Order: sequence, then C-alpha cells, then structure tokens
Amino acid sequence: MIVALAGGVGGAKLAHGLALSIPPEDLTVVINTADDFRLYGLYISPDIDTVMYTLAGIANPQTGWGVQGDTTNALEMIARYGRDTWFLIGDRDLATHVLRTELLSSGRTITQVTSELATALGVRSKLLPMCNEPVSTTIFATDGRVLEFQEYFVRYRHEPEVARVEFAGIDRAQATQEVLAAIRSAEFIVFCPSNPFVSIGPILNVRGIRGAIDASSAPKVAVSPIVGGSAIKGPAADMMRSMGFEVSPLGIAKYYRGIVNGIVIDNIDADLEENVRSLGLSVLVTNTIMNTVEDRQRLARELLAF
Ligand code: FO1
Ligand code: CA
Repeated sequence: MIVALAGGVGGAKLAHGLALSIPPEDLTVVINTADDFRLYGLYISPDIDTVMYTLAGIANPQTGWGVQGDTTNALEMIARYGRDTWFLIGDRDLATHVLRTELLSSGRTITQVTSELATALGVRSKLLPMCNEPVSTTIFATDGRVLEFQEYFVRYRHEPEVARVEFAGIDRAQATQEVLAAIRSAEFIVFCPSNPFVSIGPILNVRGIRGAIDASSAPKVAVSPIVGGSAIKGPAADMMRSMGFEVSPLGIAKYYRGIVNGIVIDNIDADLEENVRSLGLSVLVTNTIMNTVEDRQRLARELLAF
C-alpha cells in the first residue's frame, strides 16, 4: 500500500501518476479538507473534488480543478438573482456539491460520502478525507481581515498578505480508523507537491496522524512544491516569505525535516542538492513539473524507484 498526502491540483496530479504506475487499488490518498466551506447552502470540498475528478480522468485540463467541458448555466442564473458568483462552480461540478450535501445531511460521514462519490465515478484508489470533523482554514491578513481559505484564495486571488493561519476545529479533529489503517499498512508515504502550510499542514495536525506517520517504518518522501524560488501554483511562496521561511526547496526541506527521509527537488534547483543532503535527507533531483499525464507517470515511477 502506498499512502499519498495531498491537497488540490499538484497533489492530485502526482496521485494520478501513482495510480497509473501501480495497481490503483494499492494507492490511498489522504486529502486535506480544511479548505472545505459552504456556499449557497452547499457543502464544497475543493481538494477532495480535485483529486476525485483527476483520478476519474474528468478534471478540467486547463485549470486542474472542476470538470472538463463543464458549462456555467446554474451560476449565470444565480448571478441573475443578484448573487455574487466569485467561486466558479460548473453545472456538472454543482451536481457533486448537491449530492455531497444531501448525503452529509442524511448522517453519513465525509469519509463515507467521498467513498460513494469516488466509486461511482470509477475511481479505484481509496480517497480518504483527513478526518470526519469540520476543520476550517482561517487566514488572518496583515491588514486585519479574517478570511475563509477560499475567500482568501479565490475571491481575493491570494493577494492579501498572510500574517497567520489558523485551522479552526483542528482540536476536535481525530484521525479516522481508515486513515490510521492506511498509514499503518503503508510501504511508502508520499508528501505530494501541495502547499506545506495550508494543504499538508492541516493533515499533519489532525490528532493521531503525525504519530502514525512517525511510528511507520516506511520510507517517507516529500516532493517540493517550490521550484526555482516560486510556487508551481498558488500562494505557497508568498506564505513562506511572510511567515519567515526561506522560499526554496531548502526551506521546504527544513519544514519537513524530522518527518520525511527524502525529498524530491527540481532540476532547476540542482545547486541546492548538497545543502538539502546536509540536513540528513536523501535527495532526488529530477523534472518535477507535471504538464502532461506522461509527466505525472514519469515522476511517480522515479519516486517509486527512489
Ligand atoms: N480556484 C480558483 O482559482 N477559482 C475558482 O473559481 C475556483 C472554483 C472551484 C470550484 C470547485 C472546486 O472544486 C475548486 C475550485 N477552485 C477554484 C480551485 C480551488 O479551490 C483551489 O485551487 C484550491 O483550494 C487551492 O488548493
Ligand atoms: Ca486546496
């Protein structure tokens, strides 16, 4: 069993590469749910959906999130009612939010709901939300604003400078039996190239998960989401800077030191290899940019060999 910890787009791409390189049933993806939120009364779980659509082969290839070929009729109608439509929900994507919300209100856990939806879409790997309790990433901006993660990220295009991040509800969150069993049986644990603070961070902060990872004797490898001094996607670089971290794969290595045994950095950052190695980590230097499905699979295969 391989366990991959993942956030949204970057995590989904590598998880897809892994699912194509091993029997897909042998992959479990533990997914961040701290960016989940409610909109128009619907429960939206962006990182679960991004991983689910990607592994189902129906993700929008331009954005990495949302459904390929989706239309926006429902959202246009919502706009006609005078409502703000800053979060682009496609018509097909909307169906997922409607059913998830219905299944959750019938008393099922997010773990059960995710399993039902993913199975229906033909996903054979196991997709596990990091926990069943609600956790909500709250961004405290340096200008005093307090924002939900999607508001910060999408509505305000991750422009506000981040002073502090809080995972509201994390104290009540507990690792599920499914997540603990997956980590215990893992032969390899991959930290996908997702934002270490707001995607992997919440997962590691769920009670029981960090302990289970530490107790595992499986090799643990992180793929750096920072390539050549900037984030492949999203605000990881700005966040690292404003929180006093070095914006480089070395900064990522320092963040994950003590948790992982190895790190994968991009060819562009090859000059940092020795510095990272001197932290006591094994290093794989390769092309980490995943533009095509072949890239995902190649990186996954190199990771498995490493
Ligand atoms: N990201 C955007 O930048 N703009 C959007 O309008 C947007 C809509 C959206 C709808 C459904 C979904 O599952 C994801 C969506 N995302 C959107 C992606 C997303 O929420 C972020 O990329 C991640 O949360 C950051 O990791
Ligand atoms: Ca996310």
